[in-house]
Amino acid sequence: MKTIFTEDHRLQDGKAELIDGKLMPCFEMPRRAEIVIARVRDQKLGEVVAPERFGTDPVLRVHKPEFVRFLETAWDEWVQQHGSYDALPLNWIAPGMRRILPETIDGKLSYYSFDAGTPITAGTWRAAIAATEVAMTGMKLVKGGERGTFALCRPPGHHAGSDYYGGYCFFNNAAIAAQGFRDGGAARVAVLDVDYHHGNGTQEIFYKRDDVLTISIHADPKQEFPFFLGHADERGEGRGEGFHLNLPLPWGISWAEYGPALDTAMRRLTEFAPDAIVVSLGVDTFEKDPISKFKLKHEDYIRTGEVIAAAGKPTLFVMEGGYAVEELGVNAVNVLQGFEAKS
Ligand code: 6XA
Ligand code: ZN
Repeated sequence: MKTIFTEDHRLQDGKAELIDGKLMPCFEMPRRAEIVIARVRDQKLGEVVAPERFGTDPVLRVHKPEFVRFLETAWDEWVQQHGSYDALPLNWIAPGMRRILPETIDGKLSYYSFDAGTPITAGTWRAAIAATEVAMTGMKLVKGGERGTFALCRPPGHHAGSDYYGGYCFFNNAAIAAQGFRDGGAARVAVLDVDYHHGNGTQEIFYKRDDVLTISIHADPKQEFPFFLGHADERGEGRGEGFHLNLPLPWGISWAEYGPALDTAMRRLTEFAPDAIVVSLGVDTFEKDPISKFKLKHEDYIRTGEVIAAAGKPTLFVMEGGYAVEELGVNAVNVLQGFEAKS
């Protein structure tokens, strides 16, 4: 299996995030991708290739132009106002307030974000664009006949909606790739999100569409971030009704509960008969993940890959979360090796 990777991911290197009431060093750090690429090489998974340039065109297929423009200019505006340190928002809109775009950078950060865990840094724009190019290059390889490809994206993407960022995500790499498959001629695409957190951005982007089936298995939003989307009764809207599936699970579960949820997801996915699958591959479901509360083990990731392979579809894996950094390579590559073993 080929892996798409670029060192440009290092340009996103935030100092701190607000978590558990404290300003702490960012869990979403460059070392994450370094550990994964080292494992890919060590296991001889396959060729590692650099992304092609795509520019912002594929990004603009799923994100609103004013939001894309905001991310392009946010750092410079912030530095002008405050100086050269990471930008974080301070407050958000509440019911009864008015959603009018402020003129100043602090207001714009509040307008376009949904958490204080996602610093905008000097290199955010370039790293985030590079991650979309990694995903698009992977998409192109799968479209060209590869059975499975790994887009080692960083920063991750599945929390980013059409016009907002948060949850360590700026552009929705998986959604951009899914749209890329559609634009390249695929009639139906399925996005399967196995990250611990609900893929709220992906859900929002495709919620009213029946050409992209979105499925997310995640920690129940009654207990877990992002809290305000990801419930089981969200099934899509309009012609998208029935084309979104949420499978929330409670804190503390292990493979005994996760395996059946994955089977349910794959049954719906197979019935949809997609031309291609995009997997939002988060491994923060791991038992030792520092910010998560599922209990999956190393071997469960091999099983996950095997189950996904059984659908028999061209598949693009897009890296999302996972913060047990030293074990991230083993867990992510286990999924890919499980997939290859059954392909
Ligand atoms: C709170 C948790 C952010 C979750 C990021 C993630 N700051 N999403 O892994 O998949
Ligand atoms: Zn996650």
